[in-house]
Amino acid sequence: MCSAKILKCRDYHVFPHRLIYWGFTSIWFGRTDVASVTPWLAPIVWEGTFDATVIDSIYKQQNITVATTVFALGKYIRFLKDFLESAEEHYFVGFQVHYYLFTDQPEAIPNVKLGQKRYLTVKKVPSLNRWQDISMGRMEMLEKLIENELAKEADYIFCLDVDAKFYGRWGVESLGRLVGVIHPWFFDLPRFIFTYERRPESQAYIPAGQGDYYYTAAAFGGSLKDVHHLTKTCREHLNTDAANSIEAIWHEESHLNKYFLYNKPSKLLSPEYLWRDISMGAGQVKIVRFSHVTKNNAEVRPNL
Ligand code: UD2
Repeated sequence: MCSAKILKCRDYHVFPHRLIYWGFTSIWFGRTDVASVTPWLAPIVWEGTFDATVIDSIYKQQNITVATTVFALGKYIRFLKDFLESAEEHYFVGFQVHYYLFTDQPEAIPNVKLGQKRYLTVKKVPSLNRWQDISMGRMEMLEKLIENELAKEADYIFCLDVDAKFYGRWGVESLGRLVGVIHPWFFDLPRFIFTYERRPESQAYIPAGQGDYYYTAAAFGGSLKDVHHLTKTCREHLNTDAANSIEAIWHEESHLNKYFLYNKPSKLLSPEYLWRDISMGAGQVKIVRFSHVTKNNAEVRPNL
């Protein structure tokens, strides 16, 4: 008989640096308090499910570039400094990152010192009168960016909200063909509570009883090919909805959830990869890596 307690002690003596937190949370045991694999056998990344040193050394040999898109229009430009500075501290540190910043105010971009092999390209775009249109419009701009510019420039892409900050490592453990992030509000709630679009008239419709997880649109990514297909499909569905005078309940996030239902992500990131500063801690979340800052929506958005 091999008791877990004995294994824990043995592990602790031989590899104390690999023992993460109390109990059985080590890379030898994985996590026992959360699911770390989906029903379709995609990994769900939580602290304690990977060894940063091992996974870094694998990707170091591949000379990868991670394109990272961020939109800062109107008053959201104020979030950019913290976003970039914290990314330089925690996001794919030691790897090539190319930020693509979409903004209506290139002159207001803060001067943030980027590390070696880290680049920033600015795309000037017009602002819009509705925050919902800014948020939804990202899908089309991402689709075109990948199509027109990224083919030879990057291997992976992540698309991130700007009103957020990095607090801990976000590294190559997050890479995959198609990557979704579990929304921090819904990770421990039953499916019937998920705020999917429920009107059959919308292209984002998900019938009751269907759906796997509720994903955030504040962070998603993957290979260029897969994210291109995602953004193109969501853009087409958004256009169809607009032509039919319907707007999904949570805008492009509703369409993203529909997409992920029929195109399962090959990797999921736990809410460690998108928390909310305003939320209380949760026992399962041992580290907050990226988190939405608290903002006054009425003050920063162009409309209510
Ligand atoms: C949720 C989603 C967000 C998006 C939105 C759509 C989460 C955590 N976030 O956030 O990704 O799906 O719902 O309903 O689930 N932006 C500007 N200027 C503006 C308004 C928006 O640049 O005036 C950009 C900016 O990059 C921002 C993003 O659009 O991060 C999303 O807008 P939001 O953060 O205000 O949306 P929110 O908090 O409702």
